[in-house]
Formats: sequence, C-alpha cells, structure tokens
Amino acid sequence: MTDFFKDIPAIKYEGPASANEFAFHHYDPDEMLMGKRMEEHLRFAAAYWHSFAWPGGDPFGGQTFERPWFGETMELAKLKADVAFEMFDILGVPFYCFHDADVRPEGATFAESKRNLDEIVDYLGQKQASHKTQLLWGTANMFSHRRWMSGAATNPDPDVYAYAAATVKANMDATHKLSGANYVLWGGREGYETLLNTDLKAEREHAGRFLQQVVEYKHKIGFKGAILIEPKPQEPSKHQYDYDVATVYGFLIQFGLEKEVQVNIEQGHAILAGHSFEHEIGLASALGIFGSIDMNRNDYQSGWDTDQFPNNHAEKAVAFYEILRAGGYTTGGTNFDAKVRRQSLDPADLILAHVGGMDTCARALKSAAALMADGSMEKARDDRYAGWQRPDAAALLSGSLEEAAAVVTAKDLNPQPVSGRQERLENLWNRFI
Ligand code: XLS
Ligand code: NI
Ligand code: NI
Repeated sequence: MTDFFKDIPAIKYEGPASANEFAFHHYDPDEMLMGKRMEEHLRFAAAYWHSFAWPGGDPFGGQTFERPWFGETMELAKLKADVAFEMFDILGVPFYCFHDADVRPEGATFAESKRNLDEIVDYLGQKQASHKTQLLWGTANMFSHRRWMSGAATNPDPDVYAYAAATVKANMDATHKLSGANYVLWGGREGYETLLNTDLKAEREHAGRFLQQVVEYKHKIGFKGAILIEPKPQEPSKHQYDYDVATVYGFLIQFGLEKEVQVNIEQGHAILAGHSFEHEIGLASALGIFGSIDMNRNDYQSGWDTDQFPNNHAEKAVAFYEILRAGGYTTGGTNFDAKVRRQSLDPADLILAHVGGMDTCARALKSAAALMADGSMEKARDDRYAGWQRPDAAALLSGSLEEAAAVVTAKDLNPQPVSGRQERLENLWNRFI
C-alpha cells in the first residue's frame, strides 16, 4: 500500500439521506434495474491519463499537481500503477482505460518505449489478477509527442505512418494481453491546420487504409473486443476527419468497415460538433455502430473540451434513456475521460470527483429506467408513427415514386397536421427526474 489515499475509506452506498461525503448517495452497484444490476448497466471506468498523468497545466501556466509518481522511470510508473489501483479499489469501479504514454516512460527509441510498455503491461496484468478492476479499453497516444504534430496515419511523411502502425500494433497487443473489452482510436492529430499545405484526399485515404489494417490485425491476433473510433470535430486539429458520428459512418462505409468498427461517443465532443449527446448516441444506435461512452462534459461558456466530471443528472438522464433504448452496452461502458480542475490538489478531490460523477450517472440511469418502465414515452412515440403499421403505408415504401404519387389522387388525400406534443412529453420527463 502507498500512503497517497491514506485515511480515505472504500466508498459504499449509503442512500440519498446520508450526509457522508465519502459515500454513494445514488450508485448502489447491486440495485436491480430492468433485470440487471446497476453495476452491469453502467460499467464505470476510470481514465488513467487525467487522474494520474495530467500535471494540471493550462495555456497560461504549467504544473500545479505534485504527485510522488511524476517522472520518467519504470520505478515511478509502477508506483503510479499502485496508486491507480488503490483509487480503483476505493471507488469499486469495474474498469479502467489507458494510453501507452500514461502508463510507461517514453524511451529514447521505439524499441525502448516498447520494452517499457511490455514491462508495465506485465505489471498491470498482475494488478488485474489480484483486483476487481479490469481493462475497458487501451489506446495509443499519437497526439502529444512532437513526432505526431502533422498527424499519425495522415502524416505527409510515410515514416510517421510506419511509426503509427508500430505504435498501434504494440498497443493492440498490450490491450489483447490484458483482455481489454475494446480498443479505441481517437485521431486528435488526424486532421489539418490549413488546407494550403494539405492533400485532404490522400490523408483520408491513408486513414482509411490504416483502419483496415487495424481490423485485419485484430482478426489475425484473435482480439475479440470491439474497435472503436472516438469522433471529435476539432481540437487539437483545426479540422478533424472523424468529426462526428455521421461523418465517421460515411468514412466506415467508404472503406467497407461499417460492420467492423463502432464509436466511442464523448459528451463534450458531441457538444463541440454542434449536437446533443443524446443525438450522437441515438444516431449511432440507429446506424448499428453504438459502442461506448466517454462521460465528461464541457464548460458551456468556454467552447473547449474541458473534460469535467458530469454533475447534471437531468441532462444525462436523456442520454441514458437513449442507451437503454439501444439495448444498453455490450462491450462498452461509461468511461470518465474527466479531470479535476487544476486547483483541486488534494487526493480526496480525485476520489470525490469520481463519486459525484458515478452518483450523477446512477441517478440519471434510474430516471431513464423508470421512464422506460412507465412506457408512456414509448407509447407516445409509437402512436405518432402508428400510420406506418397500415398495409397501404408499407406499399408506399415497396412501390415506386409514381405509385406513391398516384395514391394522392386515388384517395383524394388531404393530410391534416397533428400536434407533436413536445411540451407534454417534456412534462412527462420531468416527472421522472
Ligand atoms: C480527447 C479524447 C481522448 C480520447 C482517448 O479529447 O477524448 O482523451 O478519449 O485518446
Ligand atoms: Ni475521450
Ligand atoms: Ni475529449
């Protein structure tokens, strides 16, 4: 045991009436909802990078956190892993996620970085064997080091493409070895700063071939997890190629990957793309590519991906309703890709940020499940589309445009608009929040 979280107890469910800060007020892992334990619905994951690798910098100032594991040695990387698993134990989270750069020191050469990764993967494997927390997903950091500044798979330099291939291969091997449930690709630098120096067509094609190679390799090594793309419109690139769910779907279709790859949807990224979180989830589900969630919000004033813990259960309830409508997660989960603010220096801040996020999601899920059980919302939706159950309606879709047009004269159609009942449905929602 390290002494980083000393005096912080394991967090238990005490119910909404408890005034104990170090307790869950809404998240009861064993509570049954729609025939499933809450823990299995939510599948919470903690993110290694924000809690253990981020130094607390912003564009105007550097490091604010002083953590005993900061530094680029294997010994410190192991201390970091020890503390990380202590946090996972305190929270009781079933999963965690990491990038290579979060868990191992960068080496002077690729071979050295790879050796460091292999060594820490063995260490993490031992941790997983003796703790509850398992790997939701692994990923490669191909955005921080200066070699990636002009892209990874979309870099104008083919040597960087090769380096990206070696990096992703190493990370897929690591994720496979640790029995990860998914492998994520977020293309922060897969985009451009200015079209003046960019061959957009070539870059997209290279990204498409790269993703095909990732899928080929997944099958070759027998990795059973899902490959997930995490859409984001911009930041750090001015324009990112995997802008949003709809853009990613078009890209997958172009490269024949729509049955192979799903999406990891981040709340803050959805907002940056000008969508709601629930829109992105609902669309991914409609397209058959819903995979997993990064549950972190932006500050709505700043227009940046500020990666804050969720604290508005009413807002998240609508998102969880879409997840329930999609049938819930299969390999995916609710990953807190979220960080405490740079003034939140205390170990307790790290723990309580997660407790608040978990409670927010639990409360949202309970509202969503209650609304689903009530059935009025789905009944209203079914009623609105009931006309499409008629045989003559089905014939409109199976026939031609002229046949559909002819119905108007044959039946002397003059359709009358009906209310969309939005406010009544909003009122219905509010009864469950
Ligand atoms: C950045 C992304 C990143 C991915 C993993 O905005 O959210 O953290 O989740 O590379
Ligand atoms: Ni993310
Ligand atoms: Ni993000």
